[in-house]
Amino acid sequence: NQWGLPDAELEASEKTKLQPPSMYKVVLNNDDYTPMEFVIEVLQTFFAMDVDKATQVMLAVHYEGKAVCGVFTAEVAETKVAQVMMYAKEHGHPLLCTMEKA
Ligand code: TYC
Repeated sequence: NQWGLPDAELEASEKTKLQPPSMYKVVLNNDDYTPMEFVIEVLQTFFAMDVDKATQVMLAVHYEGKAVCGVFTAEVAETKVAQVMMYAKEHGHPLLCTMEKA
């Protein structure tokens, strides 16, 4: 099993909530107004992407409507969404960042 425990101990481990955390995709959504360069900056700043990776993800959003920026625990995903939305608002761009269960 996933815990490396004898099967006899499995029920007890699950009762004590030894469960992996739920994971959430953080998604960037396309719009017609946010500059491409700004989206690249966001991906580098908040998702630790280099400029080539950030450009690839930005273009995936632009041509496909949305793309996943990363997969995180709930608390980290919520923080990323809030940081991106605040940064976009501060700069007057309508960029939309959302999260969904992975
Ligand atoms: N579609 C935007 C443009 O043409 C660029 C863009 C890319 C906007 C990704 C948002 O999440 C986004 N300027």
